[in-house]
Amino acid sequence: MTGTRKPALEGLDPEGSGSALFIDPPAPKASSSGPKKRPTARRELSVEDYVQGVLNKDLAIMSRAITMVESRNLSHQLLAQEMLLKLLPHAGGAKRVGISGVPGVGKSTFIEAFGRKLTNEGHHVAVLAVDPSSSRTGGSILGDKTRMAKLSADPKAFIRPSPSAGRLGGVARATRETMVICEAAGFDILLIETVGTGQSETMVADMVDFFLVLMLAGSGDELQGIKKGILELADMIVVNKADGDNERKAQIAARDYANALHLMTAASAHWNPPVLTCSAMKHKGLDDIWDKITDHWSLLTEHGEISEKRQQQQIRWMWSMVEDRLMDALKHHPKLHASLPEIEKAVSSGHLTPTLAVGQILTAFGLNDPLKT
Ligand SMILES: Nc1nc2c(ncn2[C@@H]2O[C@H](COP(=O)(O)OP(=O)(O)OP(=O)(O)O)[C@@H](O)[C@H]2O)c(=O)[nH]1
Ligand SMILES: [Mg+2]
Repeated sequence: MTGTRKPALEGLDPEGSGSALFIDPPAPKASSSGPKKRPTARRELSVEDYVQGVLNKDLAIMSRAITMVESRNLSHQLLAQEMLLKLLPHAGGAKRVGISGVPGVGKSTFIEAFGRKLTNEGHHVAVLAVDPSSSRTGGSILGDKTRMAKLSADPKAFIRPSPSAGRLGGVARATRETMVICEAAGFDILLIETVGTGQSETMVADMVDFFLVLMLAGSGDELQGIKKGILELADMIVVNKADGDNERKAQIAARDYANALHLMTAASAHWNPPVLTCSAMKHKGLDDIWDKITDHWSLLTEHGEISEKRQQQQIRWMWSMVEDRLMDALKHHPKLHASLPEIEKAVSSGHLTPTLAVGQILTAFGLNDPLKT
C-alpha cells in the first residue's frame, strides 16, 4: 500500500476483462427511488460531484455513481475507483445481510416484507442483487419489482437490480463496490439477494456479515436434496411459507434442518446457526429473524469477529481478482492464445505431461519454467 491515490488506480484493467463485463449497465432512472430524485439534465459529473452527491444521500447521483462502477468503459472505471477511494472512509457502517434461496422460495416476497419492517423501524435499507445469469430476465432477479412494490416506493429504501449478465467475478465486484456507495450514503442495512445456485451463493456469503438461507418444506426428504455446501455457508436457515396447511410441514422441516446443522462444526465459536420458520406472505416470524440477526451482530462484534471477517473478506476478494486477471491475461496472451488448444490436445493424448505443459505455458507467458531454472 502506497497511500497515494495514483498507484492504487494503476491496477485497473484497461479492457474490463476479468472484472466489469456488463453488456448494458442498467439505467439509473429505472432503478432508483426516493425523495431526492431530480429530473437531471445529464451533465458530466466530476469525482467530487459524485462523492458529495453520495454523501448528501442524493439518490439520483448515487444511481449514476453505481452506473460508473458497473461500466466497462475505462474512463468510467478510473473515475469510479477514484470516487470509491474517497468514499471508503465513510463506508462500513451497515449490517450486511445476504439472502439466498432457490427460485420460488419467496426471496422477493420476503425482502418486500422484511425491508418494510426495517424501514418502519427507522432503518435505511438498500437492496442489491448478484445474479450473473440475469440477461435471461432482462438484467435483474429484482426485475419483478411488482413483488416489491411498496418497498420500491419507500423513501427509506433503495433497490438496485443486479448488474447485467457478465462473468460472476465482474457482477460480484460491481456489487461490492455498490455496497461502498450505499454505506457512504448512510444506508444502515444492506440486503444482498442471490439465486440459490452454488457459486454465486459462495460469492455473496463472502461479502456479507450474515448469510440467511430461505428454504421450503418439501415432502419430508428435503435433506437429501439440500446442497451440503449451503449448510456451511448459512448463518441462519429460515423455512418460508409456514402458513395455512403448510405450517406443520414447515415446523418439521425446520427441525430436520436443525438436526442436520447440529452435526456440523459451526463457523464461529460464538454462533450456532439457528433454524426458524416464517411466512413472508403473512408477515409472520419477521421480528424473530431480525432479532437473531442483531444477536449475531452483537455477539460477533463483542468478540471482534465482524471486523476480522470483513478484513479477511477483502483480502480473499483481492486475491480472487488477481487470479481472475492473471488467468485472463494468460488465456488471451498473444503467444498462448493460438497454442493453448494444441497444448491441451498433447496433454489429453498423453504426448505431453501436464508438468511439462505448465512449463511451456509459463515460458510463453514470460515467466520462468521452474524445471529449467
Ligand atoms: N403461501 C406462501 N406463499 C409465498 C410466501 N412467500 C412467497 N410466496 C409465493 O411464492 C411465489 C414465489 O415468490 P417470490 O417472492 O417471487 O420468490 P423468489 O424466491 O423471489 O423467486 P425468483 O425471483 O424466481 O427466484 C409467489 O407466488 C409468492 O406469492 C409465503 O410466505 N407463503
Ligand atoms: Mg424474486
